[in-house]
Amino acid sequence: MNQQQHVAIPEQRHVDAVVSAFPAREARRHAMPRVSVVIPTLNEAKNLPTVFAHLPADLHEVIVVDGRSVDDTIDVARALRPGVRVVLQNRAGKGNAMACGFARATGDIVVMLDADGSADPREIPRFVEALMTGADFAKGTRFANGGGSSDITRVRSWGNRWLNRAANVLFGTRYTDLCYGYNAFWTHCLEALDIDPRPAEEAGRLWGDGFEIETIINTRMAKARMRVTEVPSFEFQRLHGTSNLDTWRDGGRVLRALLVERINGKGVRRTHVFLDNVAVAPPEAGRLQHEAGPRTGTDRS
Ligand SMILES: Nc1nc2c(ncn2[C@@H]2O[C@H](COP(=O)(O)OP(=O)(O)OP(=O)(O)O)[C@@H](O)[C@H]2O)c(=O)[nH]1
Ligand SMILES: [Mg+2]
Repeated sequence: MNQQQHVAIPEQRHVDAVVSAFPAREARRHAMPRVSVVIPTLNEAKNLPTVFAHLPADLHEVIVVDGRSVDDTIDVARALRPGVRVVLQNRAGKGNAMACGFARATGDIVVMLDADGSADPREIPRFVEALMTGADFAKGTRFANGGGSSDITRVRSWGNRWLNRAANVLFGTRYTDLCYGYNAFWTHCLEALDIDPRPAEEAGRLWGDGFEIETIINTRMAKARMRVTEVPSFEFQRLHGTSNLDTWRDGGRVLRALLVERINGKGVRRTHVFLDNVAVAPPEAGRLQHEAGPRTGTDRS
């Protein structure tokens, strides 16, 4: 099945199809995949205790990529998790933080996890499961059965919906949540993503340094014809601190990213895989409990 031939099929039949398409050798090699969690931080000291407390026990590594926080983010991360790898990003913006974190990851799977408490680390096994059953890219979605958000505003939801539609038209995808930061992929995808982690002195400010990073990942995964599985996810309000995202400025960057990525040729083409989106994981009980309270590139490990 390829993306042009996509028809809606019942979930289990889809999973069976994916499993049978997944080479047995690859599945055996990843019987116990090493999971690297990449966490971008900009003044998230108050949120890290809750986020770290809910990380699964058997992770290969946790990489905190800090954007020169002026609070105790790095000290708190080290105190909470002595084995944490701390990376200082080398340019500015969340996109550059992710690029630096991806470049340092040594696991088989990379999970992208925000540090503000909006994403529940206990959903990580769902993402890993989707990858283990055949996906190259496990893409979180708030808009599939079992997902949701107590954070997204009406304006952002409206903007996300239209940007998502535009992406699906431009890239032949069936995404349901273009602008969501909770995703996971096998590290073999990094070649196709072609995201540049070079320092500012060498590269200057690069395309993809900001909040358009998720759009760039989603579109390059599509162009590279990676197998995509959407994973329902619930987004909470950030616990403490303020958002770094500006709805109109960053919405504009996402729109520009769609247009640039449509023509820039980034994303390595593969020949034998298909693109499909389907929710595979059932909703789970026991999500991140938010305490009552205010709503408020260099490897250093
Ligand atoms: N290292 C680094 N991390 C960043 C930067 N900007 C944002 N982040 C982190 O990226 C994650 C998401 O950023 P938020 O400011 O929560 O933005 P958002 O989640 O897209 O938007 P909201 O829904 O409004 O919270 C958080 O963990 C931030 O600390 C940056 O420039 N550098
Ligand atoms: Mg947030």
